[in-house]
Amino acid sequence: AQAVHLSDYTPPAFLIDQVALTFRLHPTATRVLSKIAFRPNPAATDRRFFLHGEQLRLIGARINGAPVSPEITDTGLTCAVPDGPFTWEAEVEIAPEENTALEGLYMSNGMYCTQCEAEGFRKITFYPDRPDVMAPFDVRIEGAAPVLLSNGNPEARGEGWAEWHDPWPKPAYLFALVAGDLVSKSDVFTTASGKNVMLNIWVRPGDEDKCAYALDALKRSMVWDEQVYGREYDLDVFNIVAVDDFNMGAMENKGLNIFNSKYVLASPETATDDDFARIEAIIAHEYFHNWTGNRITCRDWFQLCLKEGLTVFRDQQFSGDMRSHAVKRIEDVLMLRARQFREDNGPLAHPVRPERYVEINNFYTATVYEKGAELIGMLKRLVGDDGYARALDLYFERHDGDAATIEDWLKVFEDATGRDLSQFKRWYSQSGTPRLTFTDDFNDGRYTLHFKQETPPTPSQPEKAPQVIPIAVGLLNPNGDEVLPTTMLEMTEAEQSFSFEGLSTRPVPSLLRGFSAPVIVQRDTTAEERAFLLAHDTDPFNKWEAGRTLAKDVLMRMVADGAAPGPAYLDALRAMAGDDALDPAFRALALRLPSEDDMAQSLFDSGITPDPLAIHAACEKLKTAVARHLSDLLPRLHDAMACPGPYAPDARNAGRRALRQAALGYLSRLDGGALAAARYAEADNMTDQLGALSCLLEIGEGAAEVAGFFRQWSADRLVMDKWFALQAGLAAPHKAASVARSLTEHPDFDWKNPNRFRAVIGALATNAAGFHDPSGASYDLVADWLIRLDAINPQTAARMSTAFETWARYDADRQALMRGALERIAARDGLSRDMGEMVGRMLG
Ligand code: B3K
Ligand code: ZN
Repeated sequence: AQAVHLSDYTPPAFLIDQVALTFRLHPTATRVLSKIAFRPNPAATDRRFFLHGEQLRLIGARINGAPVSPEITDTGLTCAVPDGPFTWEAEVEIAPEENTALEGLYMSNGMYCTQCEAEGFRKITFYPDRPDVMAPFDVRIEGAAPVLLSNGNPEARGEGWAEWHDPWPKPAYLFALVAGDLVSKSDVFTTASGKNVMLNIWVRPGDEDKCAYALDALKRSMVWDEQVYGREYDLDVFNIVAVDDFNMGAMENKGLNIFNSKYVLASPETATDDDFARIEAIIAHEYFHNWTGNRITCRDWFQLCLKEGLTVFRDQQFSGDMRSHAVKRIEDVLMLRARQFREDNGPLAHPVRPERYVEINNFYTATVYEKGAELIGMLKRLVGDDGYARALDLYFERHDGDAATIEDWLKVFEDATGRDLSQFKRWYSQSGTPRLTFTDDFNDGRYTLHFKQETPPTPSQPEKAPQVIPIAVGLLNPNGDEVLPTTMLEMTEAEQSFSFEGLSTRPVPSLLRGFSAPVIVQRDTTAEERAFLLAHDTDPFNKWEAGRTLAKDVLMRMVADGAAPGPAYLDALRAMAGDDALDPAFRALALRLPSEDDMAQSLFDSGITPDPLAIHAACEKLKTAVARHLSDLLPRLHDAMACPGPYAPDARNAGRRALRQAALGYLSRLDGGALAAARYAEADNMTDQLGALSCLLEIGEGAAEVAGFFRQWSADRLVMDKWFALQAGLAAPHKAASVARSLTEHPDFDWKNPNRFRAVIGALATNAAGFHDPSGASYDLVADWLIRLDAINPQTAARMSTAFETWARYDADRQALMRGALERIAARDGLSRDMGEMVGRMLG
């Protein structure tokens, strides 16, 4: 397949003034009629008329009313066109019921729905399917379904038809259509300027009672965007639809967001605290796209981070404001390290703004999203809060209605703040995670920090230039008082020193506070210094980080030479866990050990070939050691964190439940699961029920509860996904492959449903020791299923192939097995473009 290059961008040959679409819905023979007003683009260099189109049956086409016979290929059509403006009309036929790729127009449980980003609209009709062609859409839907939805405002409706008008010019990837037997949960929102907006969440009958939280999160998002970014909503209605079969989380189609039902539907009985928090974040994310993505979109798909990095940053700010900034920052960094650092340090590393792709769907990655958001955070740190606010105002003012680029984005920061961002731009073009090392010295009251930055080579980027790194630093004196509050250092050179004068004693540095840049700090610090920071650091992120690095050091030594965990970590953890002045949610995070995958990467980085079984054994041993060391504290914590009264998903209660759960996890290692079994039996909400069940499975118990859970919840798809995922994810290493295999043989393993597929195959891939079982059984099972899924749903299959991206970390036997699995996939006939690109990049 052909690669597309950023450097090859050319403006579109034709622009569109107006689009009118008519859909005559039918499961196997939907007719789509289009009428498009084209005019030549004065800025074009290429005058050829080309419309994308895939898997379409052309019934007929006309130009200015006269029939034409275009030349059709696999990817689209060309046709001779008049000079000047003209009207194009076409009628095509498509088969939504046969669309298993879940891209374009497809059916899910009897309802019609669409997913067009990035390039799915070309499976609906012939069109210039590129984001820099924006147009107002009129849509008429004819079909038997009681609810017929599209973008924009409702115009008119009657029995079996509805018409929608979207006044805001948009690219085709934001088009959406939904038709089905749906019911809504509704409300009215009054914008800051007094306009009333009808809000609807559409779900299948029976799910109405699971919409309240999402609706509330939507209203809070709307208020927040007005207050924090000055952005109001711009249509009369805002519709959200929950769909069961969906390749990703959700989609920001103009005025008609479509969601994976997992990120909308929630009740205390069926959703966990984490589910509630994710729903809040994703509702916000998709809503925020209305300005950062829709009103201002991307010129081309290389600019994806322009909308995604910024919108993730905005949803992170929102969640921080709704909950706790400190806890949210820790969670975001955990996720960045688990997914983005892993990607950035393997064969799939790519810049935040990639320069080439074969299949753009393969670039909806942690690097584009999460590292993209980190870049916005760094910009904000560098120009300050006021500079950021001015730059964003200028961005909305200057680019509203545009399809913009990263150059446009950086230019508004330069113009609003007077700062030169040419070095900062490297963050968008260089892949890989910078390593930051430092030494320090102290003389005559002057304390100096010497930093060095270095980014290891990544695919197609052997050499790296220094990047500007904002390093937030604070200094503590030995009695624990802060002698220098948080100060932003700007490192621009490969090696650079910073001095602080007038100190009476040698300070202890607290570096990269708040995780001020997405880098890996490598330092040889003593356990005592880390324990000191854990006890005294005023920066909550670094306080947590100190405990984290202590735990990693302990685990590294346990893995390397079987050492028993030393007292520094255990005592520090004990003091922190029992400190009632600290937020329970923070303590819960601090009690969580580093993941086994994170340990494998850290060992590899320090030159040791990781053995997943040894890592697993060390983690188990450390958990038991923690449980023993905290044995008197745990029951007290567990009881003190009870949440009396009816379940409420707010951050305070969720934090208490998280700490209680952490305590229960450790206690289960002391009492054989007796308390967890009791808690399971009495649980009246999913957080407690699933929490207790996972404690039991972690210690190899819980067979009766697993069976009971199935009986209780077998009718609820979303809860059953949890049942599948928990078993595959927590199976003991040597049993994981066979547990997962038997789950795939379960009658409810509906493998064509992406959520269910991920629940088993995805969960097995995250069960580190189980996935890397030396027999290779899990590699084989995952590869078999990826091959099978690729034939019907390339997007989800390709995304999940990243299970194998870490192959280079491991020993020769595992490398051979993992590469063998990838080669077996690569050798398949009819492999999708999506999967072909992924395995090709992983094999190098
Ligand atoms: N923009 C969509 C993602 C589309 C993925 C296409 N493979 C959801 C989001 O980021 O909000
Ligand atoms: Zn997004």
